[in-house]
Amino acid sequence: MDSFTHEIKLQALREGFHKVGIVRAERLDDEAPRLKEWLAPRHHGEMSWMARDVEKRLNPVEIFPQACSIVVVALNYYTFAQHEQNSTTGKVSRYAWGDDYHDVLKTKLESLLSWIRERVPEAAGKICVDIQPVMDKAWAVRAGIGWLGKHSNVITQEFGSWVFIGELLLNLDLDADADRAEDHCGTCTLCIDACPTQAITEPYVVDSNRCISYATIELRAPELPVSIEQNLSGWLYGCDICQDVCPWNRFEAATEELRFAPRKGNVNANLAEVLELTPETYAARFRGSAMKRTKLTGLQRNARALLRADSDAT
Ligand code: B12
Ligand code: SF4
Ligand code: SF4
Repeated sequence: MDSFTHEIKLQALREGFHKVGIVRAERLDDEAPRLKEWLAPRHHGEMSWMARDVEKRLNPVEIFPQACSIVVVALNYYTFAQHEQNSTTGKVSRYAWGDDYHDVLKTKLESLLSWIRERVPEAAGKICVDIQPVMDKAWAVRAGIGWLGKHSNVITQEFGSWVFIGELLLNLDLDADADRAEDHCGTCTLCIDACPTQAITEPYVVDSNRCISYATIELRAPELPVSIEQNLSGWLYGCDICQDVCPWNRFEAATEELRFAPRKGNVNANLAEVLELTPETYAARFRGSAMKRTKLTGLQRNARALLRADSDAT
């Protein structure tokens, strides 16, 4: 490995990233058929933006024409807090407990890019964190960060799947990591069996239309589909079931990133309080939080559904 490639990796770790790998900015030819097979039966549901920029999503040069190498990073977000199961609160998925990860990863990647540009002034880069049409998981697998679990999240050997993924597209010709991460799922099917809505239709494939995470975060409908409402399993925002049951998530290490510390009331949110929120109190409570994605109407819709599901059960 050339010494500057090595220095970039060390700096990424100094910025606080937990894993880093480097890949060539090539078109994702091997993954292209899979993406198209996923879109064809509308597994993306109403996330029309997933179907919009397919060629961009597959080819980093379409996003950043000078792209030559991609620095792929993973940031552990696990903290030791645990969910409670009770009828007055709704569970929030782990990824949304603290500050919005888009902001946290972006700040760190900006700092990494500045560090690179101080040493190589002609360096130019593009930061991608989730919202750009980039296949984060495919790049993480190619960069050797982790393998795609059968629940379709990337699993690292050290931190399980509790990691966020981001990329820095660079115009520099860096040494790429040679090896993709090996699949360690073996014969296990725990995530597939545990999903209450059978959203993992086959290993490695999630149908968003059946997924509690999609319905409670992304779906913009006045009410949740009945099949979701009846199987919410206490989730108000997102769902961690397929990750909670995964044996690779038994060895979790808590993150040192203080911005991921759970905000008050964000692990289990009080449903009565959610229903009392006004646009003003909602904006104040969730400023800078990833929980804002569903908007106030979506959050209150989910809270009503949970309360109905609970009264049906009693
Ligand atoms: C759309 C989306 C969703 C959708 C669809 C989920 C999905 N499975 O793709 C919904 C809303 C459901 C969702 C939910 C969640 N999401 Co999301 N989501 C995304 C987003 C924006 C795009 C993902 C994508 O491209 N999907 C399209 C499909 C085609 O991609 P894929 O699953 O990787 O497809 C591969 C497999 O199907 C595979 N494949 C198919 N068949 C076979 C067969 C074999 C044998 C093999 C080996 C492979 C294989 O090939 C495909 C191409 O590689 C990314 C951010 C980004 N820009 O990438 C975040 C992202 C995937 N989400 C993330 C998170 C945290 C979540 C949740 C955990 C949040 C929560 N707790 O509620 C859940 C997890 C639900 C789940 N089990 O997947 C993280 C995952 C981090 C990680 N460790 O992997 C990401 C990467 C955001 C980030 N930057 O960190 N998400
Ligand atoms: S996030 Fe929940 S609903 Fe979605 S696939 Fe995983 S277990 Fe199933
Ligand atoms: S629960 Fe089992 S099959 Fe699912 S991702 Fe984890 S190891 Fe793989």
